[in-house]
Amino acid sequence: MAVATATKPGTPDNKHNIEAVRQAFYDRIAKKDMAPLWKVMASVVTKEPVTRCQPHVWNYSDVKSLVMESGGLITAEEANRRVLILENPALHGESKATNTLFAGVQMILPGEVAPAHRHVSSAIRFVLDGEGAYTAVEGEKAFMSRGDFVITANWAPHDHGNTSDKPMLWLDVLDFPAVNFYEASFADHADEKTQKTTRADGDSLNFYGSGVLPDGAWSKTYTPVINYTYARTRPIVERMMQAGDIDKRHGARVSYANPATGGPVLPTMGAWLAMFPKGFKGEPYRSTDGTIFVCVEGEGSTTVDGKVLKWGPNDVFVVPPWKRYHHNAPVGAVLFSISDRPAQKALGLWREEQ
Ligand code: 1HN
Repeated sequence: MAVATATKPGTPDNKHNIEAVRQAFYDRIAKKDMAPLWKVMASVVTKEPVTRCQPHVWNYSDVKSLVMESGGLITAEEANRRVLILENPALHGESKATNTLFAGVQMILPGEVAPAHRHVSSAIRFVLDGEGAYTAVEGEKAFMSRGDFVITANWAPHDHGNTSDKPMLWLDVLDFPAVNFYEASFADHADEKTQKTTRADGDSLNFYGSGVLPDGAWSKTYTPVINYTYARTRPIVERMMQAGDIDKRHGARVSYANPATGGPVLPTMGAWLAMFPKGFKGEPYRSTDGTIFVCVEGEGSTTVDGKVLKWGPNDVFVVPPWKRYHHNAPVGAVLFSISDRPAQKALGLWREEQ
């Protein structure tokens, strides 16, 4: 009997060297490309979301002067896309604002062109500065103004140009970190630098924003609208605010919708516009989608996990997944935001704290 029990884990003889025996086993199985789940289980299936992403603000005064400076270093065409990446401080070198989203600020100077290309990664643009530059997407040239929200869907050919006499700057948010997680990225360049336009400027919003659909409807996974203009969206949140339709956490807020389905604008990213009345003190909220915000008007602060992020016009800030936050807007404000919520919802992952 003594011989048999000596090899049983937990018996007195074995207690002092079981760790060494286990380690020797782990070393042997590692040579066969195996590992014990019980050593890592709690860190791979965490009790709550774990993120490396940090709350952070990029102040527009810094961003604008550095982006303008980059205009003297390289042309839009040489750079292909002259964009300064907004790197999350905890994710330097990874081209990420959150674990799933890229954010950057792009500038197109008068007369410049950013050549046509397409990629699997979807992009949204939110216009910060300038007026009258365009992005051409799937045959529609969208001339943009501050606050406009422009969609470039999966595999949609797009090029940019500036026929105005002022620089134009916008925020680019792309889902390529998520696409690359799936290792599903494709991209190519068009033969011609600029694509031919086949529709009038604003056609997609005029058509699909009017409550009509063509026969045969719209069966794509993304919105048919290219440019959701600030001129049309701002008065809507303002009316909501005046009518007292103000969420205690999110203010008077709308989500940008695909008018053909009522669903999100893109399968991977969703966007919102919120107006806060003067003196707004938001209640705390958290959800599993890390969110990129842009202050469009006014000023205020967002407290994330005890850290106060102060923001004013064109400042961009990030709230990581599952970090509790609340907004304060003593003088009132308008915030645009974007997150990967549609992707998480489609996969059944999304949660919020109620
Ligand atoms: C891109 O294609 C654009 O088309 C902007 O304007 C930013 C960031 C990473 C990869 C591709 C654009 C981008 C990008």
